[in-house]
Amino acid sequence: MRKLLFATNNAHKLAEVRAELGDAWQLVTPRDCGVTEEIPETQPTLEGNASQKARYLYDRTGMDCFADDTGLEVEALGGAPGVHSARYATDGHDFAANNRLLLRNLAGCGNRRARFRTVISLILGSEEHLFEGVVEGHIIEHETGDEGFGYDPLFVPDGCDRTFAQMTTAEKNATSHRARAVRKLAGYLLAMEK
Ligand code: ITT
Repeated sequence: MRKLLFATNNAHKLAEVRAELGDAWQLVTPRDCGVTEEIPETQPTLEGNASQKARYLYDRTGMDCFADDTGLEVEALGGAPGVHSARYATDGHDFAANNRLLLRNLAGCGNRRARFRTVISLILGSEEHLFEGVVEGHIIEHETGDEGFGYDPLFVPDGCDRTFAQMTTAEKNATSHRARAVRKLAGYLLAMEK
């Protein structure tokens, strides 16, 4: 089975991507390859950060690898938190504080349209390829549901009446930004193997 390094330290992302890719590729993590330090993501765009993370791991290991950078883009906030989604409220990945700040910033706002956008950077044989996945939806007034991570308890995708945090991984993957980008990645990898 072909090995692919997924340049993430986020266990939720790993579970979602594993569920979507199935058994066709053996996904390994930075830790599996002895890389334990924080992977830098200092670029001003999702594309830049995805590239930076994938490139960093490729340079460290020489393995075929990919990284995902994702942001929540809220229309009434001019696209914020966007590339700053992980560190919206604090310096760290404090999901509860991020959600509280988002609700505060949208208080009294009639327009609650938002979208998740994922950019995947794949480095295959030293060449880079980018894949994007987007899901449109809206932000509700109170956190609802215990599944998923990050902003999932506040986000209802269009065509659904539940938040991502009220869905199983398979249900989230049916519409999510990340699963859409991963399906493009898988299509590309399959085509390359023919
Ligand atoms: P890696 O860089 O190690 O992959 P990360 O958690 O830092 O993990 P991102 O920079 O891509 O990942 O994500 C930024 C933040 O966006 C993340 O901390 C969450 O708060 C949020 N986020 C990303 N994907 C999400 C999803 O599918 N559902 C809800 N929130 C998400």
